[in-house]
Amino acid sequence: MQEILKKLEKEALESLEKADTLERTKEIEVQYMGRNGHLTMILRGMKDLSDEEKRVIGPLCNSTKNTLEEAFAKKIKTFEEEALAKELSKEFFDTTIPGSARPLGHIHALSQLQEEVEKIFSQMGFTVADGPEIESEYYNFEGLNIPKDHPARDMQDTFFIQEKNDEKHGRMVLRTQTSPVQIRMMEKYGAPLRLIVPGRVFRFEATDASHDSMFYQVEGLLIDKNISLAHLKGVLAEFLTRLFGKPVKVRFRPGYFPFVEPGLEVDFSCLLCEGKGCRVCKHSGWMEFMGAGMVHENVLKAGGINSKEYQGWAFGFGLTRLVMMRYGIDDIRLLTNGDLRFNKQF
Ligand code: FA5
Repeated sequence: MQEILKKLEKEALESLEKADTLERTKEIEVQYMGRNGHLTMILRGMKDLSDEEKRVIGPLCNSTKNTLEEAFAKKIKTFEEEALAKELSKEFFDTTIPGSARPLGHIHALSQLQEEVEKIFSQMGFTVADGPEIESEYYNFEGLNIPKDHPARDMQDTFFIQEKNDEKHGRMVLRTQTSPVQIRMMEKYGAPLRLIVPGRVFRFEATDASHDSMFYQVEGLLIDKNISLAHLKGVLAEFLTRLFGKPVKVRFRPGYFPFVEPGLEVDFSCLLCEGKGCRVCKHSGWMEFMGAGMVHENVLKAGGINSKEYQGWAFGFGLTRLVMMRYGIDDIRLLTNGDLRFNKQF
C-alpha cells in the first residue's frame, strides 16, 4: 500500500509538472482528487483495513493528500495570476491621472445666516436655546399674555393639531412664533437670562412672495437688573453692524405685541443707500426689521420671575426675511422649494 501511494504521488506530480494550461491542470486534479479520482478511491478503501494497517497507512494517505492539494493549488494560482496580468496589460492604466471629483453639497443660505447670527450673539454672551415646534396653546399664547378669545390671537393664524391636551395647556398647535421658548427658559433657568432662539415657526396663511406657511424666526431675550431699551438698541446696532460688516443704525417705532410693554417695531438703516433713500427702502432710508419691547410683567410672572427685582427686553425677527434682504431674493418660496439651481448660488 505504501508503494502504491508513493507511486501515485510521483505520477500525479509529474503530470502536473507537464500541464501547460489551467484547464489541463484542473483535469489532472479531477483525475486524482475528484469524486472518483485515484487518491479518493484509496481513501475510501481505508475503512476496510485492519486497525493495525490504518495506523500505518492513515498518516501516509493524509500526507499524500496534503502534498497534492498544495501542489495543485499553487499551480492553479500561478495560471490565474498570469491570466490577470495579461488582461491588465491590455489596458493602459495611467496612475497619474487625478480622480474624478464627487460633487459636494453645501450649507443652505438660511442655515449659513443662522450660524452667523448664533456666532455673533454668542460672542456677546447670549446662549443659543431651542424649544419644541409642536407647542401647547398655553406656551404659545396664554403664557405670553394672549388670553383665550383675545383679538390678538388673530394676529397669528394657527395650525391646531390636537383637540384637547389638558385644562391649563389647552390644545396642541404648531408654534406660530419662537416666543414660547421665553417662558420655557425663564421657568427652567430663572433670572438673569441672556439668550436667542433660532427656529422654525408655522402659520396658517396663504403663501405669496413675502409670506410662507413655514419660516424661520430668531427670538432674543435679556433679563437682568436695571435693563432698559437703550441696551436693546446698542445690542441690535452691534449685531447688525457685525453681520453686514458696515455701520448700521437702528430706529424704534411704537408697535403692539401683547407680551411686551412698551412694544416696538424696529427698523435698520437701508444697507443700499445708507439711509439716504432708494427704491429698495421705498425712499424712507429704513428697512422694517422686527418686533420687540420690554417684557410684560405678566410674562415674567408666568415664567416665575419677580418683576419688582428683574426686568428685560425681548425681540423676534424673521430670519427668512433677513436672508431675502441680504441677497435681494424677491420670492420667499424659492428658499424652500429645493431647486438646486437656486440653492447653488449661495
Ligand atoms: C412675532 O412673531 C413676535 N413673536 C415677535 C416679537 C418677539 C415681538 C418678542 C416682541 C417681542 P410677527 O408676527 O410680526 O411677530 O413676526 C415676526 C417676524 O416674522 C416678522 O417681522 C417677519 O419678518 C416674519 N414673518 C411673519 N410672518 C411671516 C410669514 N408668513 N412668512 C415669512 N416671514 C414672516
